[in-house]
Parts: sequence; structure tokens; C-alpha cells
Amino acid sequence: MYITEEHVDQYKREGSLLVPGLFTPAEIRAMLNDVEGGNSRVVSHTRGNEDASGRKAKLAIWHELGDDIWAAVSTNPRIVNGVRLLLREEAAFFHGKVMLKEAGTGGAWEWHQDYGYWYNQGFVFPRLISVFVALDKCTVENGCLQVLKGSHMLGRLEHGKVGAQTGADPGRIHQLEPLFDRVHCLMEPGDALFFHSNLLHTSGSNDSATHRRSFIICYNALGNPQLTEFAGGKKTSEQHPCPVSPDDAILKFS
Ligand SMILES: O=C(O)CCC(=O)C(=O)O
Repeated sequence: MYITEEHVDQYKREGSLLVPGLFTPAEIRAMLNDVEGGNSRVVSHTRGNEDASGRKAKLAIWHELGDDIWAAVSTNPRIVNGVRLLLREEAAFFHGKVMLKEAGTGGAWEWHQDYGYWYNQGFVFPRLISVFVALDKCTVENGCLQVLKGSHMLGRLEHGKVGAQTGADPGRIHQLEPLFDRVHCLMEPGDALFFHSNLLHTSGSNDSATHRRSFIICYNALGNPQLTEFAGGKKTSEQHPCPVSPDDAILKFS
């Protein structure tokens, strides 16, 4: 048990919880081998999302658990049980995405709340959580995640187009930012950041010589309905408890 009652209280107050070393170097190497092998669903699902300066923030996203190393990570007990403890509810898999912020070219992500997007997919409550798993070291220079600590308490803000991305109203962010601590989430490979769907976050472009790749897995509380008429007629989140794999399942893919 690596998440204590104090951690749950911290998550409630701050809207995020950093767990160092959740995955071992061998597990992270296995994930990177899949990214670099050029033969996995990361390649077939990769697309680019232009930031305000026209640079591409690349990601590979899917809504099915699948049957590969990413499924093993998404169903790993260290993640799923953590999500259950922080949500205080049973959790369903929503989606997974490998973020490819490549050295020298990786684009930025504008300030947003994840629920700013997901409200428009019909989720009734903001009872969703994301887990950011660092595959590379995350530094200021390579565009680490930045969060406004405690901003999940604001509730959902209006989101609209910011460049080609969806983001929170930049004028509103300008006024809000000084009210919160802005935290640069400096992470080592294998660290995981659990964060609330209303936490404001952003990340800069990658102007450095090192990649900043990560895997983000998102879960919905099983008791949080998704209204299909807002989701293009089809639910995008699973409607059953997320399965849990054996703890050593990831290494079977190494
Ligand atoms: O990977 C990043 O830097 C940001 C990703 C993000 O904001 C998101 O997926 O909601």
C-alpha cells in the first residue's frame, strides 16, 4: 500500500499526487522499446495537435484497453488501486495516450482542465482522474507538466479554441494564475502523477536535446454516467470496473 490517508487528503487539497518510482527502470525500458520499435499501436494511432505557435504536440490515443504493454500498464494494480483510493470509488478505463514531446520539436499544451474537454463528451460529474507516467526525465527545458496547485477547487471553467487546441480562456487564466502556486512537475522515469480532472495544467514546448515522452491513462468513476447524446451517440468510457492484471504483467512484454 503506497497511498496513505495523508496522501488522499493531500490529493483532495492540491488536486494531484506525485508517486516517485511507481514503475521500475526495466518496466519503463519495456514501454520505451514499444514506442521506439515502430511496430505498435503507438505508431498507428499517432496524430499531431498544433499549439499556438504552430508546433505539433504529438500523441497516440486509444479508448480500448487492447492487449499489449499499454493494456498491462493501464490495468496494473499499482495504478488502478491508486485511482480507486483517490476517487474513493470503483474506476472504469476511459482512455490511454502516449505523449510524444520530441527533442527540439515537441509542441506545447495550452492551459486547460481535462474536464473542460470531457464535459462536452457527456460526463455528468468531474469524477475522473488521469495518471501521468514519465517515460523520460521531465524537466523545465523539455516541457514538463505544470499545474496550478489547488485549482481543481475552481470547478469547471469555460473552454474554447486557443490556436488549434482547446483550452481555458487565456484572459481568465491570466487573472487566476497569481492566486495559485504554479508547480513544475519535475519527474524521473517511472514516477507517476495522479491528477484531478478539474486541475488546471499546461506544458511548454520541448526546445531541449532530450525527448519528453509519457503515458497518460484516464479513468472514470464507475458511478459517473456518460450521456450518450453529448458523446456522438456512443459512450467513450468503459462501463465496467477496470480489470486488474498481475503486478508483473508489464515485463511479459519486454
Ligand atoms: O503531456 C503534456 O505535456 C500535457 C498533456 C495534457 O495536458 C493532457 O493530456 O491533458
